[in-house]
Amino acid sequence: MADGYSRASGNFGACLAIGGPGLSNMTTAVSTAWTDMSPVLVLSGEVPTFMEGLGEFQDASASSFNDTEILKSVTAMSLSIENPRLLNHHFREALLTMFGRRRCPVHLSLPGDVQEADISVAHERLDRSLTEPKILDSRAADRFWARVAPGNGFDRRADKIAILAGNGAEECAASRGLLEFAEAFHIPVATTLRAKGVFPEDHPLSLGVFGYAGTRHASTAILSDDLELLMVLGSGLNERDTMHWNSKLVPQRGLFQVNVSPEAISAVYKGGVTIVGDVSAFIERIMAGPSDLLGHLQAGKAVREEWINGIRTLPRLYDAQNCSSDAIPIHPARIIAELRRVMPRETVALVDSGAHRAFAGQYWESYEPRTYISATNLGPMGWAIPAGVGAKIARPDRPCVVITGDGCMLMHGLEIQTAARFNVPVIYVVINNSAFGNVWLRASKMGPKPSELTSLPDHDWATLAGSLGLKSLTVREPQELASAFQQALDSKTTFLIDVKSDKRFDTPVEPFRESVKSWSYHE
Ligand SMILES: Cc1ncc(C[n+]2csc(CCOP(=O)(O)OP(=O)(O)O)c2C)c(N)n1
Ligand SMILES: [Mg+2]
Repeated sequence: MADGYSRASGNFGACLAIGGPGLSNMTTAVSTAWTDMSPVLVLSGEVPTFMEGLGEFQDASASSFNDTEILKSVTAMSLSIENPRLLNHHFREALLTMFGRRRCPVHLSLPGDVQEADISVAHERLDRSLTEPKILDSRAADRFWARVAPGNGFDRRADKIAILAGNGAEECAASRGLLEFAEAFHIPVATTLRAKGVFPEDHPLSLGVFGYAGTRHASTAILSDDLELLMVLGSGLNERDTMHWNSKLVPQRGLFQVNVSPEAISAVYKGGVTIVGDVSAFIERIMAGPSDLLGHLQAGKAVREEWINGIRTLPRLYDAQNCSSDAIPIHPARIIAELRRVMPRETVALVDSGAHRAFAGQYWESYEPRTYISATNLGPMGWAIPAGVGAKIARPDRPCVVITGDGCMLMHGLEIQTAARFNVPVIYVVINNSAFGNVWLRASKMGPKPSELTSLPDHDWATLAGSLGLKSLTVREPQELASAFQQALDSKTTFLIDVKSDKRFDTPVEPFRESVKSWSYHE
């Protein structure tokens, strides 16, 4: 929930647990915040310092199994504060660490006597420049123009330029700058799945998502032999965001990577140009460049326009015909398409882990940053169910929908009770295919036993939700989808829709699969 809050708000999320079992239960959630660079403040309790190691119930202090140590590998700071006079100092340090160059979760353990101690501290606001320093390498603009302008070993200017925007563009609040830059020079923009929405997906310059579950427009443009320069803005270029490190991602003039964290700049792709810097500061610097250099970008507009128009004549989505499938049980593509039509433009969508992630990635469109929220690096099943509660609390002004699977429901489905108990109007859409669908698609090819082990009973999620205080519906036919979604939206209360689907529908990730097959460690 805290992570969902953090991602939807752009601020940090906070959560509390008892030390010991409460904290150890949090490890997967905190790992997810860590791998997706989400600032979360984790606070846990502990037995009083003078009782440590004596055998007190639930002692998890350093004298026992040391829960603080458990969180060390998934936080940038995990500390037990043994003296109340250090509380203020360590809280300040925790806040600054969370908003360091690499945003991350932090953990403070507070022993009972430290919690109860009297302290006197003058409240002092943190200066924003400490957490949003807008760092940029002073050589950034020169290095960029050296790749674009003629000279520097290039006999002509680069025209076919594209942008791949990642999480860093969202973190650095670069969305508006990105739009202005793209429009000013007619540069097409793809995003990673994690950053979906950082550039409006219905904009004429949008290529959509590149990589796993990405669009045909993005893969055609970015893997094109003609591409001269790819500006990677704030992406660490992980496996899924690169089509399994596809070698064609490197254009003629190499990759141009901008990232505020030098250690996040991909080491897989050698050569190219790397710039340490905040994405929005980088764009501002380029836009403020001298007119002769900006003239080179201006001059390439017509070439790019023709190039992009050509790409846009291709169908944008893979297997788009499935969005109007009348199949019963219902095709997941149809579910997502109908949901997108009913939900308002500004909806915040949270997407879980499974085959449904691929369907949502392909067929859902997002138009603003922080409106498509998914744990794309660690991908723990069931994560989106509580994350939706935090996201809705962060954005009460917006509809909030969680797209999840029946396997995910079996892992963290009971979190819907929290949403209902506090009347947080999240809409849960369970794409119920009676299987660990993603795994079943592969396992079923291995024989009957793997197929059976990855299949699930068809549970009645609507009845379970009803018993936990939600409103709910079951949908079995595609024609019923729109009115069910509209009912959920109009109810303004916590709502679950169990949509009966089928595990046999293949996911729209064929280009990714092909790319995985052709990859070699020796490339
Ligand atoms: C905690 C956890 N365990 C296992 C996995 C591996 N895994 C990824 S998707 C998936 C199945 C998801 O099933 P479901 O929620 O029903 O979604 P579907 O694929 O059917 O859409 C599994 C087992 C995981 N990502 N997280
Ligand atoms: Mg399933």
